[in-house]
Amino acid sequence: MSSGSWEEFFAVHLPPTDFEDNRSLLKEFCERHDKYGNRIALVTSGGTTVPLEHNTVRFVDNFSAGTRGSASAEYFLEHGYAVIFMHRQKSLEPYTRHFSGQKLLDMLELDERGPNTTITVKPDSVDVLAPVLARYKAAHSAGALLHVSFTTVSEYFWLLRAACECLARLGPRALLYLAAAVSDFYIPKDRVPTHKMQSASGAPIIQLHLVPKMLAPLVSLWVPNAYVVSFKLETDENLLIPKARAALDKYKHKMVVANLLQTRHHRVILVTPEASQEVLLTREEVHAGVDIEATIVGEIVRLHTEHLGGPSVR
Ligand code: 9Z3
Repeated sequence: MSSGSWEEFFAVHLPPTDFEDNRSLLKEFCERHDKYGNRIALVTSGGTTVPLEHNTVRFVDNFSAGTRGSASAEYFLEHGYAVIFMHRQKSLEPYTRHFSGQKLLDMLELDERGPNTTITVKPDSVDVLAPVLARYKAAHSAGALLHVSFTTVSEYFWLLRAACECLARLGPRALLYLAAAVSDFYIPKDRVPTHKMQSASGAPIIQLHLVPKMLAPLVSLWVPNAYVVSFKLETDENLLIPKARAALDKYKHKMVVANLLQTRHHRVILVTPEASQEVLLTREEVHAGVDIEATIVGEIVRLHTEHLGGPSVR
């Protein structure tokens, strides 16, 4: 099934209910940082859903937890960028990602003796919590981090286009880091049933359609001067570099970060029109909890700085 055009996609799929609120937040954030000549990184993170019903009980989803995006957002902030963190609702977020699950509660001590209940951070956890808390507070007090969230693939595209429209004013100081795992397939609105599918009607046959390639209008129309980095995920090593190169040839953006599902947290290849560079963590680094995103973001910031022809922001 061939994909329709991106214009048709936006004509058929209505904006999400909180769209205008998010658009105002994006506009204010971009205007404020543009005024100070700051750089902004738009980091997309997490997977998109494809609802099977309008009143959605069931949906198609993917594996992404937002590990890459949430870690990367922190490193862009460390390099002095303002960050729009556009993420799947309930996926990992910068700073809180370090304490997901029971980790935070395990760091606390409860004392219910006497009239006042007190909660304290265990002494050996202070060393872990304090630096993360300090970086979180610094990012927020500088107004350098904006969160906006999506769930469905259509919400993702509406937000992505709105963010691009606001970022366009920054020209080459805008950097797009498109790490979200966006569905290639969807069900057009007019083919989605309103109510929960009933098993009594028999096993449903669901036909997915191709999502239009939004990278095309994004690079050529929405943010023509931005530094655009996309991601390519494969499960077959043989396809990885050829497909990353094909994307660069087709869309003419700056970089594709190529990764395999199985090894994505310790190996990526940074593919540019001129070169490709492998980033590999050693077993020891993985055990020590080193983030591969520190190196990925560091290298992208270096190239972005070179592209801008100026000194690094930090
Ligand atoms: C990626 O390749 C990201 O690195 C991951 C990160 C999603 C693998 P996690 O969230 O995983 O840390 O668990 N993102 C882009 C994947 C993608 O959907 N790319 C498309 C493609 O490969 C469109 S550019 O065709």
